[in-house]
Amino acid sequence: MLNRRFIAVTALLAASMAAGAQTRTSLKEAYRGNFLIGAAIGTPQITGQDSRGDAIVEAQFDAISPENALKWERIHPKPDTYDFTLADRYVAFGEKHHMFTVAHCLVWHNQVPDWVFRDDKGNFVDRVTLLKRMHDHISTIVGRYKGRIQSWDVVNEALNEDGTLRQSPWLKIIGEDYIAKAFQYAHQADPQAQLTYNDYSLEIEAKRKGALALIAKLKAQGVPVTSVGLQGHNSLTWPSVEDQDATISAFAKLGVKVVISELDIDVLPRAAQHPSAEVSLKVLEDPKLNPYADGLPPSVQQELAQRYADLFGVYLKHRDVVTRVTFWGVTDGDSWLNDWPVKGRTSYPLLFDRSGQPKPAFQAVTRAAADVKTMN
Ligand code: 9MR
Repeated sequence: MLNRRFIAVTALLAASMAAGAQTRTSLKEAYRGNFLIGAAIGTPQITGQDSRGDAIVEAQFDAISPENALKWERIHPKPDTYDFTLADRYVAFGEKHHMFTVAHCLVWHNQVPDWVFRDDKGNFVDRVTLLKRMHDHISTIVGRYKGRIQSWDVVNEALNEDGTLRQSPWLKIIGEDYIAKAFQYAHQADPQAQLTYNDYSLEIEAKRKGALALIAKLKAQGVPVTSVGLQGHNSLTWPSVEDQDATISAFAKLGVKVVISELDIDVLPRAAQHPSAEVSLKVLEDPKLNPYADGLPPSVQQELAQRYADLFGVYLKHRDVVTRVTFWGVTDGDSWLNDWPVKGRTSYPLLFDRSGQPKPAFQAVTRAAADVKTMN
């Protein structure tokens, strides 16, 4: 009994050291008055299995996003079966810690079961049937968490790299207005909730133009879109500070808020042809693509810190329109980039290392906020 208690206390101590004892100002404190600082959390953090991760989230962040827990295949796996087990715990976690709670995502082409689009014979359903399924899904989920989830990623990744609409089953079956309908259904279910269009690589000119045209059209039709999520799956060289700046300015001009919704910075050799976060992309393992399996060289660590400082400089410049910056994961060990687009790499994209310690990039990010305060 004593032994067990000793182990528990030691684990707690280790967790609290990791979470902040050595870091004077937390991220959320550093950015208070500018924008919220969020982290995407997964099953280990939601269920409390990862006490070290939880301690970091509680100490450092004032917003959470669910990395996978609210995706269609998890929450609505069969036509008449909703499974709210993990989603309920996720929302309770946010409430317990008084965090701004985000949901991700209602309408996407990935992680949505095939039955959604098909009839008993396996053929595509018609527009009316799919709209009804979309409506049932959105009104059930958004309705359940009305007033408890503050912001929804309503439509995710509807655009191709060239700015045209992606030929997803949503588009093929319903037509272009599936996007407007999704926002309208979400707004009906919770009129107070913030509603986001979320996508990656919007800093690329062609895709950005497509997104700007889409948002402008939705706004002109009176569709209740409140913000654009720039996912922010970045590298050490992409996007340039200028492109990031121009992208935020361009959306701000349309009268929507901007959220950096899935931030990480990949330091590994790029395995994809273009900057992308397309989850279906797969590249074969190759030791050349995994150069830091034994640790990150200090020079790259510094490069990452500088890059984070530069990007946060841009976000801070736009703090009147940027309402939240959310990291896609808590520690490097949690990141999806360990397995995408190449399986089993050792990646270093976040602010906390694999043992939960803050990296030089962490200091760079808190310092960026302090610098702005000093200038004012
Ligand atoms: O991080 C998520 C990873 O755990 C999942 O396996 C993957 C499957 O689709 O989705 C990842 O999150 C994605 C997010 O939902 C949408 N934008 C790109 C993210 C990284 O792929």
